[in-house]
Parts: sequence; C-alpha cells; structure tokens
Amino acid sequence: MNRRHILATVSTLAFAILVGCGKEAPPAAPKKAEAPKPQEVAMVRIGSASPLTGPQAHIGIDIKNGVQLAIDDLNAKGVEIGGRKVRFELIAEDDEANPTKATTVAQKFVDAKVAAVVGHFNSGASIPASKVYSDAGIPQISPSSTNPKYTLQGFKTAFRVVAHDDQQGPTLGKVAVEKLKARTVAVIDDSTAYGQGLADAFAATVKAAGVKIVAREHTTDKDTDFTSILTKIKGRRADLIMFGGIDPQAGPMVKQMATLGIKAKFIGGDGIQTANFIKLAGDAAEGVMASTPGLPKEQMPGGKAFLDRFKAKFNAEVELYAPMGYDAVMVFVDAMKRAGSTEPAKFLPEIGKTNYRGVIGPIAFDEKGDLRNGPITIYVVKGSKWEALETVTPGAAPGGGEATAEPAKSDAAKK
Ligand code: ABU
Repeated sequence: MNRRHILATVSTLAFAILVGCGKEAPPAAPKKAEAPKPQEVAMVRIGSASPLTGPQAHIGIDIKNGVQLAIDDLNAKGVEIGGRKVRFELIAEDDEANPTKATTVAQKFVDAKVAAVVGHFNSGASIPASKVYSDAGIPQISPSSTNPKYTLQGFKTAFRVVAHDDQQGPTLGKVAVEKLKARTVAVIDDSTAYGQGLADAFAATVKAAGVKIVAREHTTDKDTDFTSILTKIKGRRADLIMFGGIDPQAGPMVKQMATLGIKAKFIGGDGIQTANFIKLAGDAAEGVMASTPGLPKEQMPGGKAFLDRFKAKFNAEVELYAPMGYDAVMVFVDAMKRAGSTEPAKFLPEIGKTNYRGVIGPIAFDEKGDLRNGPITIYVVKGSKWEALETVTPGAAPGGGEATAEPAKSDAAKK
C-alpha cells in the first residue's frame, strides 16, 4: 500500500466514525429561554395645590388627602392607558392661599411636567394660576373655587366640580329672605375674590327682594379682630349678618358678636361650613347657617364608603372638599383612558365630554368648564354640629333660579 492509499483509507474510516455509525451528531445545547421583559410602567404626575400651612391649612390638607386617596386607589388597582401600565405620583404644593404664590406653584407644576392639576382651593389662587396652566396646556380642575370668573376667562384648561357663586350667592339670598325673613342685612367680606364675589351676589339678591343693606363692610383673610366693624353694625340694627369669607375669620367674628351682645342671625357660604368654624365660634355657633356646593357628604352616592376610608387612612374626618379632590383625579384618569393617552394635549379634549359618576354624584361640564346641575346644600349648626336642611340645584344663569331638570350631557366639549 502506497502512501496515497493509506491516507485515503484513514480519511474514509474517520468519516465513517463521525457519520457512518448510525449515531447522530450531538444536538446543539438548547438556548436558554428568554425571560419576558417586564412591561414598562409610565409614571404620571398629578399636582395638587392648596394652602398646606397657615389658617386655612385644615381645608387645604383635606383636599390634598382626597387627591392622595384617589392616587393610592388607582395605583392599588392598576391602571392601563393606551396599552401601557401607568402609575400615578402626587406632587402636592402649598400655595398659602396667596394669589402670587399660586402662580409660582403653577409654574413649578409646569416645570415638573405634571399631566394635570387638582386645585387650587381659593378662587383668588385658582384664577391667576389658571392662566399659567392655560399657557402650558395643562388641565386644571378646582375642587372648590366658586368665583364665577375662574371659568369665564375662556381657558380650555379650567374646570370645577362645584357650583359657582352666581348660584351660591342667590341661594343664600333666598334663605335670608324666605327662611330667615330678614328685612335689614349687614354684609361683610374678606376682600378676597371668593369672599367679595359671594357677598356681592348675595347682596344683589336680597336687595332685589326689597331687603335693606344697612352696612357693607370689608375685612381681610388675615384679620381676627372685628370689634370695630361689629360695633358699627350693632348700631345699624341688622336682622342678619352675612359674611363672605372662610372659617378663620367667621369663627372669631361670631364669637365677638356674642360678646358685643349682637342678636342678629349669621349666615355665610361654603368657606365657613366646617368643623373648624364650630370649634372657633364655640357656643356662639348655634343657629348659624351656611350653604355649601354639593350634597351632604353622607348623602353623596359614594359618601359613606369615602368617609370611612378617609378616616381609616388619615385618622381625620373630612373637613370640606376632600371628596371633590378625589373625584377630580378620577375625572382626569377617566379622560386619559378615553383618549388612550396621558399626554395633556390628547386627553384635555376628553375632559369636556366627561360623563362620570363620582363619589359626589354625576359629573359633567358645560361649555365653560362648570359643573352641570351642581347641587347646593343649606346647613344650620345644631348641637355643635352642621345639620343639612335642604339641597337645591340652581339654574346656571347668573342671578340663580331654581333647579333645571336638564340631564348631564356627554358631548359638552369646551369650544
Ligand atoms: N368656595 C369656597 C372657598 C374657596 C374659594 O372659592 O375661594
């Protein structure tokens, strides 16, 4: 065998060993199964603006807690928007009930790229801040600002989930004339957008009904000594004193009325319808009347459960507008779901079409961004507690009027 033959034989044998012995080549090692990629979760920021320090902090914290509860509920349940998992983050800012600070807070929210804002509490804060949100295209729902001007500026971004003071003022006026039979009235306000606006709307209504305005006085939202104003009013023999303002002033005012021996009845708007007012006024609170936009909390469709869950979470009773703060968040998320997007430009047009059943009841907006058919409840202090007397649903026209039976529409897009 020559060398060539030997080489050929060895090659043939080697080939036979590799493939010719009925054995297959060992299978390639199986690829490791790829772990499924965790679905990306989008973080969406919601701003909440209200006074968190100062004399109105109890009301501002109440709203912030309502917003927090909504966000915690959404995150616990899990929300998907446009096929993406979404988590919500609360950014709460203190506007100190101050119009200038409110615009600083608004700009902070814009810089933080919040998707939406619940706020502010005060009309005097919501109105200037609404321009900042409008310029940035960020939707805003106030849970509480009742001055009509807030939604009369033509901003597509401004909404509220309460009746306004061209409804609340005449409602209070009607109570003064028809229930309390007042013939002479003294009117005081705290010189804020809310206080002055509500007092003016009230005064116009009672004046039109033939009631004499015997004094028209102004204080501020910082004062707590009203002796000189009340002494002046005492000499004018008013049947009734109406105050447009908030409880840090109303409480001491009513107490000082008692000290001065003023027998006139006392009435105010939503700013005084708090447990804090009763605490500040003490025994002098008995018989004081107030109106507040919304149903009595216990009668709200989701009221009982909300009150219980709020108490369990924050170890506090609802002060005033926490349910409205909660629902404002839910209205935003409802609009995001319908738009399939958390981008303000995409879900803003959906807010105007809202037809949502919230804790507070049905929520739909008119062309200005005002709540359609917002109820207003009249209360009296009895046994150191606010007792609901009746709920009315005023017409939306300035000057008030009684209930319209117009149902909430789902196509109320803002123009
Ligand atoms: N509406 C009661 C107080 C808040 C505000 O409108 O200023």
